Amino acid sequence: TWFTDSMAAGRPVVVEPRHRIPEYNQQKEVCVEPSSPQRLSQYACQRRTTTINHNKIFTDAFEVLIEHAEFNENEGRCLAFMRATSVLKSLSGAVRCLWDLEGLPCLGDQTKAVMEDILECGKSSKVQEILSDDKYQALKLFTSVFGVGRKTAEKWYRKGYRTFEEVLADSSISLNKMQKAGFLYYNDILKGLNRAEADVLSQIIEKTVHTIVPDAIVTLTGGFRRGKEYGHDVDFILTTPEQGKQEGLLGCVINKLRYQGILLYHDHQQSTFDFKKLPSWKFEAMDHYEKCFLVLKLKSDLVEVDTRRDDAAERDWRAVRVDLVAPPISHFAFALLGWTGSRQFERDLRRFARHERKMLLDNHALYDKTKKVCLSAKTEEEIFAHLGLEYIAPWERNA
Ligand code: DCT
Ligand code: MG
Repeated sequence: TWFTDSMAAGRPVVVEPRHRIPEYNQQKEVCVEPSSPQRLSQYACQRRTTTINHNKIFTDAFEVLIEHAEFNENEGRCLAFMRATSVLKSLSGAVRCLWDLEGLPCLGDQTKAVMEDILECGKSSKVQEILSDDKYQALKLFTSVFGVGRKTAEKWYRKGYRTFEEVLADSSISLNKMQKAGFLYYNDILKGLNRAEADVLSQIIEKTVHTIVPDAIVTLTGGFRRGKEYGHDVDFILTTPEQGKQEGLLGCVINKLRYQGILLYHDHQQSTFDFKKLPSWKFEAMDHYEKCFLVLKLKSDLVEVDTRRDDAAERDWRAVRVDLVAPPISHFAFALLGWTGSRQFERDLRRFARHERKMLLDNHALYDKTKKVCLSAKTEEEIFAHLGLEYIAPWERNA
């Protein structure tokens, strides 16, 4: 193989975290430089990752491998490729040869083999194979519908279906409310939204919330808070300066949106929040705050919205996905940190807390297992400080 033990044991080549290169924006073409004595951490929460990805050719390939491993419930393989992807996203330059990877964490033989393939042939044969796989294509298509998860997609695949037409023609399949909305607004939702559209939605949500509770705090979170230009949805955290006053707020917001004629779909989940419960370090578990998943009409007179449709029907709006979550103000910082993402950043924050600090972190709290106390925090900075981590700004969390 290309990677010998002597290479692995040799001088650790260190890739400079991109925040240390002031002009990294202008340096898209530079090869990674082994010039900093600081080793890159295996934890995404100790790396600074902006939205600029110099290694898209590799990370795009890995995303396919991650999805394929997810479909096959291969958790270990999935995690390995997610960690490798995240490390590559944090680099200040493009990887030009396998030597550039020396000393980097989370890059095992499998990931390196894929990268070698790409460096040599411009693409990975393994990825090409997956992309043309019948099952992968069907699951990818079915899970692209809002409300359709891996299990449902697998069920439809096993019934022999490969297209939406085939699924929708089967009268024995009963779609739930979310899936019905998913099919109804499929093309709109698939398109996602850009920054300008997210800003217009922010104004709509803010205005609506403030007619109910004038001093409510509306915070844009998720990918747009991390500075992304596009997102599959827009995420907001709503809370009130007065503890407990956020209760019932989401119900009122939903009613107001309906009254405005822009509510297309809503799934309102009541709070199952229990102060006495310890934080769970498992990231995949949803948090217990009151929340709602919405599909809203974004009107084209408010922003330049692409309302074109395949059937060419005239419309002056487009359907967009919006998530609202309403934690009590006492837990706002934890909710904000959790909902800002990225998912890999959150996973590694929790892993770091557990393995390096003997603490449990989730979207509600931080628990110190040694001292047996929950550590309170009003800001994200305080949570990083509790964890003994350098503060990483939201736009550096695109891990
Ligand atoms: N999140 C969470 N618990 C989960 C799932 C997600 O706390 N079980 C957090 C992590 C990211 C954040 O919520 C927003 O989720 P998404 O909207 O799915 O991610 P995004 O980063 O905003 O990506 P996109 O731009 O595609 O919306
Ligand atoms: Mg989002």
